[in-house]
Amino acid sequence: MRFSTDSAMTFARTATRCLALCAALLFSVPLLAGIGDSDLDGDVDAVDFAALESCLDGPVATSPGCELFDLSNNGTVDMRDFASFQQNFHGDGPIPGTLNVTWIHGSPSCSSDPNPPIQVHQYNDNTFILRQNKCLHYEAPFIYVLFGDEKVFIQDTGATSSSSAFPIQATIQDIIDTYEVDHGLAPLDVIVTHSHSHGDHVAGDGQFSGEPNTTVVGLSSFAVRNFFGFTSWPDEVVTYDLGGRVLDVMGIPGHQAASVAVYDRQTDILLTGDTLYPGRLYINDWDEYQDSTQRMVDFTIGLNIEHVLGTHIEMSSTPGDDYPIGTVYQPDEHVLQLGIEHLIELNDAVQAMGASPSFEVHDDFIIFRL
Ligand SMILES: [Ca+2]
Ligand SMILES: [Ca+2]
Ligand SMILES: [Zn+2]
Repeated sequence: MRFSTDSAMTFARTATRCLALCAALLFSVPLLAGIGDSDLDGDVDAVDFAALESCLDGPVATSPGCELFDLSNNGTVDMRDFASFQQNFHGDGPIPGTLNVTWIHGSPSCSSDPNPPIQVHQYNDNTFILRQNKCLHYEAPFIYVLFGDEKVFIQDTGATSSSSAFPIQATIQDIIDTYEVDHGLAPLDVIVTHSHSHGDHVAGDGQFSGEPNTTVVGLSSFAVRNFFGFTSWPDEVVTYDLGGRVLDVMGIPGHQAASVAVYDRQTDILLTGDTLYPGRLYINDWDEYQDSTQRMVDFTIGLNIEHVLGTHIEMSSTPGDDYPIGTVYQPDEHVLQLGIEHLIELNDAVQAMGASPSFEVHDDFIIFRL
């Protein structure tokens, strides 16, 4: 093609426009990068979160292309940056969090286990998930810590009472101290609750008793009802406000008399304790359990459920395969998170059994009624 005067003019015009555009981009990028709008569409939403999550690699150096999420400008994309991102998040749906984590899962030789007694995973700015080391106790329960503006809600205290072997209070207090400083908050009320009252979820309670600003909810079903203000247990759903973060709490007896489910409206996470998790679901009171799974399903109708999170992992990543009871090493375990489809699958199975419950293996959980 001949290079005409016309095309030269067009080129010049395009170049001028490009210069203006590029200048605009150059000046706007630092501003946009400051709020985590990765696709430059003017909002900070789930799309930007997905991009951020793939960049979350602190404390190593920021990967190429991830620089715009290094909001703190320290060369790494970490949970501090996530906290700033969360402040700017205005997408539809729940405040996101990451479950991109490898849980500590015991050791083939616990005498030389290199892992800490407690793993702390930060799901998002104000949500933490802790796991006890299997080498301390094979139950290796999960513990949840949810922050509001006034209260921090702790669900469960682990399977070991010794504060030297298993410093659960000190570990959570560190998280709280850091959170209060980072957010400029006065000391928060610390509320220690339980998914249910079995020993492997309450053993650390004593470490919290008598600590400042701390309430440890009692273990009986009566104490739990009283604390949350249930007047019609277990049919009622009550709310519990952490300060700008409302939880829905419902009684789900069956695995144990004081079992509760907790729905966090901010993250759309449903906590189900030992009533549903990727493992062996032990059922003490069959009628109550049937009612409880049905009420949970009814409760979730019309709600978004981001994750269903229980308090153990006992399945391997192979469908229908569980680790032996009491194992201290699960090298290839199932992920912690289940979805609403698992709750529905469980309820369907439980209702189908009618009055004659039985042992039934599903891909992601086992109905363990002998
Ligand atoms: Ca965006
Ligand atoms: Ca950073
Ligand atoms: Zn239990």
